Amino acid sequence: MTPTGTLDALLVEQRVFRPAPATIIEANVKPHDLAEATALAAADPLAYWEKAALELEWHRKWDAVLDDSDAPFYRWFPGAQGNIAHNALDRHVHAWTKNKLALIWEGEAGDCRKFTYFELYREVNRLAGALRALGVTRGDRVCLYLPPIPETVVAMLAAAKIGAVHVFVFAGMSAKVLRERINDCRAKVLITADGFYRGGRLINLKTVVDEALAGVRSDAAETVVIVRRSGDDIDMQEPRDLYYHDLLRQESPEAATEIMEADDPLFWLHTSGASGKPKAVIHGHGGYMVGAHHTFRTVFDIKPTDIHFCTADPGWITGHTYGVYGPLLTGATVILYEGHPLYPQADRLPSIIERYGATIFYATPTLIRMLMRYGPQYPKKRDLSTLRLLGSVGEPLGAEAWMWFYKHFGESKCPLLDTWWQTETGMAMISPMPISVLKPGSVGKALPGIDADVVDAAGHSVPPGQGGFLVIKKPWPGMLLGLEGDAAGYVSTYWEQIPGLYFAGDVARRDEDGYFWMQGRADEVLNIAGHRVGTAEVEAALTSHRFVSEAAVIGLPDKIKGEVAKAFVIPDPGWVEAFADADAFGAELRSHVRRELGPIVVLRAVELRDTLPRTRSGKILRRQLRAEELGEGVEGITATDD
Ligand code: 6R9
Repeated sequence: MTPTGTLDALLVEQRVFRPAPATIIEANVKPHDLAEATALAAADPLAYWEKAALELEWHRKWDAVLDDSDAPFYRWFPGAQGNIAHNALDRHVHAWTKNKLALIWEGEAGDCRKFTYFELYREVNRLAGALRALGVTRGDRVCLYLPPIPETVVAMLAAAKIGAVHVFVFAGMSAKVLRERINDCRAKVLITADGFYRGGRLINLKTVVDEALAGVRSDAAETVVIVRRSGDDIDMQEPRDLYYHDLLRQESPEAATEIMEADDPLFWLHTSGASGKPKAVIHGHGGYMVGAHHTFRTVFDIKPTDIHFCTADPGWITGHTYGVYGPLLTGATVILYEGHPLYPQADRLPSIIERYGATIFYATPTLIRMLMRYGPQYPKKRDLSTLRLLGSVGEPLGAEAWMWFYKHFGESKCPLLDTWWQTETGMAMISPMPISVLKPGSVGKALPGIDADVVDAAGHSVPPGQGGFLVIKKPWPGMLLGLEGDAAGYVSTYWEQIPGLYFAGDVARRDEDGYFWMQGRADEVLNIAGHRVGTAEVEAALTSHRFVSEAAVIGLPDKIKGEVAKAFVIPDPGWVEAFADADAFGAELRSHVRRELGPIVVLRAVELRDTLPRTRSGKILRRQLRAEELGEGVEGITATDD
């Protein structure tokens, strides 16, 4: 892990974009608010977060904002009581938001269902009552193996409401993964669906569930609640399997909300596992709620009239925080789409934006690059003029994709917020705000109250322009409570790599203006002749070539240089006419990278591919590419085919 030398500021991006005067006038956080918030957060971070907590309703106030007596097991808002479902749901029923749309859902076939806050409240209460009747109580785990459908949001909130812990498993995960997770969490109940639609196909979920449950421990998933979505004929095993709709029919639309301690667990969520075995991260009712609410209000600048379209699956942390909790905590309207983003055509997402008048569009680099490959004619076909903000999360976006998204979705007038955060951080940490000056490819500055830095292996800040490890120096409310069943792993993974600082596992550099530039994961960084080069920098250099649409770079052992880079490239179809053959194209890419980054970055080989292996949440599995290359097996990798 020790850097032996660092290649400074490889690609220097010069473009900047300033906010329009109207954006500044209308922003929730105006420049003077930001200056004030930054000053307060720097002088007294706990006072800053206390102010944020006061924006929510609590059953009992905290005795202290933070208890750090057992660091790094920080406890936010000790003594406070409440429930995130009270703030996300119950309180709207007594406010003007009662009859406002909470959720707009679109199925892949074009079917649409809408729920006001009141309707969502009634549905959640019914499921909460049903879960209680099934014997689920405070602290019990409820496993969710659900596609993006309204009942998924209902299930998360119903679990929260009764104090149960939701443990989401993506509907794309295999029976084996589902079984392991059900066993690990000893889920009392599993909530799933018969099937769902993706890419024009009916995915039969229940068969996967049956396979998973065949080998599950006897005290787990004794009851399975099945949402009828596809209407398909499924094998119902009595008395274990129950239909969601049958269960809910008998239940009252009112249910009491359990009063939770601030650090009682709300959910466990496994990390994406892009680099390493997935870990079960725990988030609680108090601090997480404050983080999700505060960042959604300030970063996403949410207004009563906003319609927020978050493309992330609810089963990913982005779906949890900015697809469900953040929007509902702020009384916003959120769009959830069931299907494949390109189905039946590449204008599907633009058509959703147009149809419902979405004002915020939060996507991932994978998706943006995929749309880019299909070309600007697709967003052009649709009226995207309702959009006022764009967002990206999950991987380095890179300047080229940034520019494309900014231009073709935002008509060069919507601020593009590239938000850096993690399952573990629970909330956005480094991100521009709508009033920020934007630099394509940068994730902007640390948000107020977040003390982020780039350091060397000894924990010393490195000078601007130099690469190093991204760390967070002070606790923040959305932070994980720990790793389930692995207190030692929590300490060693996050707090001991660089003693006393939160180690994010990413490499980054900061420029003279304090803007962060993410370079990839620390354990994937290349070490070429003693120089550390982030995978993201080489990938950005490759994607800046007009005939490259996506790229993944890995390091391979080399006797002389220590490591050399190999690139896997998804080419733009035009390359065939422009080059004699793949060798000629590869040679051009190798010299392109040399031109962009200097002679140190040697690309040994370039392999053209149609797809790259990815996690379900869209992250490139460089680890898998490397293992394939070296002929090794990889543990815990779950790639998907879309
Ligand atoms: C929210 C989420 C976390 C890892 C993180 C980093 C990468 C996330 C990013 C980004 C560059 C961004 N990452 N956002 N890299 N720019 N805007 O993605 O959580 O699935 O836990 O992944 O994703 O490497 O460490 P998670």
